[in-house]
Amino acid sequence: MAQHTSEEIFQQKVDNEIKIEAREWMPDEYRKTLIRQISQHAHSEVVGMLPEGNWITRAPNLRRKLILIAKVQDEAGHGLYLYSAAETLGITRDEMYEQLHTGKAKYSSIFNYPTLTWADIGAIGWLVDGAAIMNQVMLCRTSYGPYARAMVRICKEESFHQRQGYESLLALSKGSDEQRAMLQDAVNRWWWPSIMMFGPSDAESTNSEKSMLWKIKRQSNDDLRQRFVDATVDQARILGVTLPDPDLKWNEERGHYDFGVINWDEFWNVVKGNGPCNKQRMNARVKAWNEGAWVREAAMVFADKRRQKVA
Ligand code: BYC
Repeated sequence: MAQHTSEEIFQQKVDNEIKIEAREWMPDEYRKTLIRQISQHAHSEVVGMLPEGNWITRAPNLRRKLILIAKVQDEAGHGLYLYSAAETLGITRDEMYEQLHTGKAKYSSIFNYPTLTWADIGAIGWLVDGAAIMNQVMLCRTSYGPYARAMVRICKEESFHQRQGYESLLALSKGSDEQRAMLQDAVNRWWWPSIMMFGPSDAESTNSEKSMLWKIKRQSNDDLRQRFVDATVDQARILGVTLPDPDLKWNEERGHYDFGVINWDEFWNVVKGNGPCNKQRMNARVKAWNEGAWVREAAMVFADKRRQKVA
């Protein structure tokens, strides 16, 4: 009988849609790729709370404030599910935070843009959560069990986030001229960064090949980007806004919308730490971490005391 290597057995499981679980053998590179992606995803959720949290005290009414608080709390929860999923791969939460705070780990480029008006909060829900869902639905079927299960819960909440954003923009679209202008201005500023969220083009994506082979990712960056554009154009029409791309046109032959050239210099500049708010975001995270030191210490002392009592 032919002997199979661990690597072959692993790949067969992946090919047969059997989830890989925490204690099973996996190639080192698979483990590293997952730690990278899941921890970056967790960091994105947590840093993503900052631009939105910025508007909690300024939400225009009680209903909007309650929705926004719930949404920001959801993002914290998503971060926690994802940090837990990454921990099953042998990295500690402290190590992940360290990587974020020292700039070794990335987080989504999108959260380095400022939220200047209330319409930006709706635009984040509609476009940013919309793009996130497009990417994350495939992750519910990712090959690593703990990540896939975390993603199922996250996606349910993200759908609510997208809808509340759209509903809030719909209200603005039926409002005064000033409100409609604020809506258009937000869409003008968030459209291209949302398109960039899907990552570099397939030709430039360094991790995609392996991630697709291992079914960590199931659709390419460009395919997901195209699906997002196709789905969003009609929604923009209903809102009465113009998407800021003169090259956006239906292509009958392809059965998709064509769109303009992405400014990749801007994307890489933001990824490398030079976007409009990178420094502000990192300072806020490091400050929160430092100021929370006494809470962590107190929790550890309490846990130790309880452990001693039980013993
Ligand atoms: N921003 O080889 P590629 C959310 C990096 S949060 C920054 O294609 P991969 C939400 C990439 O890391 C949404 N960096 O990479 C929260 C790689 O560099 P490294 C976050 C980016 O991993 C609050 C390099 O570029 N979602 O939902 O195969 C409120 C080459 O790229 C970005 C996730 O994290 C970017 N946009 O594919 C509202 C989903 N794009 O790491 C919403 C999980 C690429 O080799 N992540 N880079 O140094 C993924 O699905 C994949 O990691 C990506 C990139 C599609 C993002």
